Amino acid sequence: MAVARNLPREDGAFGFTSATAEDIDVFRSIVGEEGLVTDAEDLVPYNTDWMKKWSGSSRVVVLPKTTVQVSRVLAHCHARAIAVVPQGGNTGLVGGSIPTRDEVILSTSRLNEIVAFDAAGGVLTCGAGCVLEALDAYLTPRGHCVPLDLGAKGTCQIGGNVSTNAGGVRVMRYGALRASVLGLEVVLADGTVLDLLRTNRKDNTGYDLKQLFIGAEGTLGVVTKVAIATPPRPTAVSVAILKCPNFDVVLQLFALAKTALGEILSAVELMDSLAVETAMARCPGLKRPMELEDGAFAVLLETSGSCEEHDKAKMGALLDRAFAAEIVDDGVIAQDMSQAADLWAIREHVPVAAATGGYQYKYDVSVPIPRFYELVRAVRRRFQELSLAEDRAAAFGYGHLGDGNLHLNVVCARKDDEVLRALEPFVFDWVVAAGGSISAEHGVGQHKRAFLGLQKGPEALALMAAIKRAFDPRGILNPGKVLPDDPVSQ
Ligand code: FAD
Ligand code: 2HG
Ligand code: ZN
Repeated sequence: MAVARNLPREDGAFGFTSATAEDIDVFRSIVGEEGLVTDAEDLVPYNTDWMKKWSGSSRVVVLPKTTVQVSRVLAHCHARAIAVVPQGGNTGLVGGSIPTRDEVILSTSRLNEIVAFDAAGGVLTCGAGCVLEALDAYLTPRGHCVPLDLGAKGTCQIGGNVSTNAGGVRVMRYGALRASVLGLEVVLADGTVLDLLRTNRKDNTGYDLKQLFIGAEGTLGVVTKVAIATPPRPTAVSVAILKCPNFDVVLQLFALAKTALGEILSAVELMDSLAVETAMARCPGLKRPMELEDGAFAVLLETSGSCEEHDKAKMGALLDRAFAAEIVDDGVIAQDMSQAADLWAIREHVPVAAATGGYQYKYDVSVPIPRFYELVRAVRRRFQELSLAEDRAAAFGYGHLGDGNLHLNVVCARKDDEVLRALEPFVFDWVVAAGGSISAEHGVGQHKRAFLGLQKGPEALALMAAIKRAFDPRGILNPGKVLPDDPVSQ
């Protein structure tokens, strides 16, 4: 077998080795035939992202079942300078889980064991490949819940959630996932197993190394086990969708909801009328809660507490005040959990609708809450100035109002380079000038690496590169993702 030479070439780029038949034999000896995918047709879903925007040409997926197997696979790849893309549920929206070329895909799907649940402390320890919804189902009869909820819960995995520091609809209540991770087990690029799998809530023993892997998008190590703090499952939940005639009153409703609902407020989600109409038109089975004229907004409010009577009274009082103040002119309060699920389904289906038919451009940005919707208007104005008609590029906004996290989606009939040129770098420049972040929760992946310099200064980027070199000196882990200067040549 050839000796690995991942040394800089004359042009300064690094060279990775493509996995050969002999390498695949080594992987087979580690994970068994059942832990390998090499058939061209079976490789397609691993090589393609959820939106079908990015595609790779990996010829092998390795699915280890244990940490030791992950370690042996990585040690081999490190020795041979074979690049590796860690992949969880492959629901990421920035191309982070997709090879840029023919990297080996290391899927965590078979690392799906629940290791322990400490009921007194509420600490769940599990394999990185556990599906988020399955973890929540495990916790439900135990009176707890995962502190994270997102539309992709049926497919995304906790290791992927940790690696993207996922947000979702309950960040207002529990914070981004980072806030709930107590410990991690991680395998480094050279196969070293790093045991950071503590379950204590408090641990001030120097640098908090696990935090570096949270949100690293697979560039620093492969997360194999996770310990998370799980809160008690709320026993009283109420959900309402309210119609606000314009964005100024949306802000008034948000302020009122925070004061009137106080500690029981658990989610505040916003959808503009085009977002709702797109979901209604493209996702059969959704139940329309009310008519929403052009320019109006739907605000989804959720409370989670432990006393139904008390929580319902608070929600009722909020609605009385909002209607009286003419902040809200229509609305629905769910009468039971099935109606609550129907209301949530509308919100969760907006990204699904955007991905149904045609092509989409997505931006996941943090903005100051008073300016939450301005970017959508700025993009529409820009399209008008550039004579891009709405039936060619339709822009709508929705997202996690409670966290200042706007999702701007632009849907087109097909991939459209002129639309892309209108959007980038315009959107990123706008967000940075507004004091926001070009990635609120989805990460950087392939999509935003070229724009990272807008957000982070050269000192910060140099430190990130130094951290990358310290953890992964040969650069084999997820090349071409996150870091603007990461070498990707082969
Ligand atoms: P993948 O997509 O497989 O991977 C994501 C990144 O993490 C990649 O860079 C990959 O290399 C790396 N990675 C995966 N597993 C590991 C591991 N074990 N070790 C090291 N690196 C790893 N995101 C939100 O934050 N909030 C939302 O509300 C939200 N809603 C969504 C709704 C829909 C319909 C969809 C399709 C996506 C949504 N997402 C959302 C995006 C996505 O679900 C999250 O980013 C999720 O956390 C990714 O998990 P995954 O297991 O699918 O990871
Ligand atoms: C959501 O909040 C997700 O629904 C997806 O983060 C957002 O697809 C998007 O733009
Ligand atoms: Zn989101």
